[in-house]
Amino acid sequence: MESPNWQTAMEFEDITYKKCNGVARIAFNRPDIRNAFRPKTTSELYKAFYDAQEDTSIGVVLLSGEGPSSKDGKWAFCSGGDQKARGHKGYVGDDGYHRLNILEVQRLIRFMPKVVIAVVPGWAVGGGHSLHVVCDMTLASKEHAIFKQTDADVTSFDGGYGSAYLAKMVGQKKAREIFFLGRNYSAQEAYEMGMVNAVIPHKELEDTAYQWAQEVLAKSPTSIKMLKFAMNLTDDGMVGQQVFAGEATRLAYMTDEAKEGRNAFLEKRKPDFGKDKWIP
Ligand code: S0N
Repeated sequence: MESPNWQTAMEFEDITYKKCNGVARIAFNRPDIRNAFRPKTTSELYKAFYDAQEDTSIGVVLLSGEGPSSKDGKWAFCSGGDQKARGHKGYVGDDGYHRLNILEVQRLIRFMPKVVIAVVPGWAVGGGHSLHVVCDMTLASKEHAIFKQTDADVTSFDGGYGSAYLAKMVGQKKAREIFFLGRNYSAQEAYEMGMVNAVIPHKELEDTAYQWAQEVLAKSPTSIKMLKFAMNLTDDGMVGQQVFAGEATRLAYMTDEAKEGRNAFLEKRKPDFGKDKWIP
């Protein structure tokens, strides 16, 4: 199996951001606190995801967690919002403002025209669990991944994709169990309930994720993008329709009809779309 030669794309404090052969890798880098996120982390995540979205050489983004923790050697994908940075109105940033800007990161993952794979090396908990839910696919470490929802323990809950979309994925009864009981689930259990695509031996997790990314990259970019947006559409309401329709408009721009419509306007004449163009 080919191992990637990652190159740092941008330097950050709370995350790492690398690229290699069409793949971007973004990873939480606060392993001693199980990769919990504070507002600084989420704005760094947003910048990295936005860069990956805008980079036309990138087709797949891997989201993971650095590790293991130097304190006890345990691995984490992400343990959600940093409870030490949590004030009474949200998570407090360096500027003193309270935010829940992880939701902006969720929307970017959801709406970006690239495939985002959650690569879960350890704990995926609370808002970290929600992030894996919103990613397009999830690969999990056989030995170390543990999935858990603590939102109802700490009164910091995700009533959006993290719960409602999870219920579409694993079924209503199971989703309610996950949130109402807050139990630990192994990678195998998460796979069996349909929220993990594959359980991978820990040592092979990163290379396997890169391999999956390379498989996606061999496909037609337009097809992948339209399929992602089509699958999102029914759950995303008018916004889902807007995102899908925007891409349909972009495809329409590429036709002779679109050129004629634009040229006729600029040349101050009636457009001539031609005969026999009403294809069944
Ligand atoms: C992850 C857990 C289960 C790991 O347990 P373990 O292995 O026994 O380790 P610990 O000894 O507990 O932890 C090691 C050190 O890490 C610190 N730490 C762990 N998690 C956090 C955290 N989330 N915030 C701050 N610190 C954390 C520990 O304190 C410990 O430090 P030391 O060594 O100094 O004592 C276990 O740690 C655990 O249960 N963690 C808490 C998980 C949690 O409750 N997270 C918050 C849940 N809620 C959210 O994330 C919602 C966030 C949100 O932004 C949101 C809000 C509205 C809508 C959407 C969202 C969204 O989710 O996106």
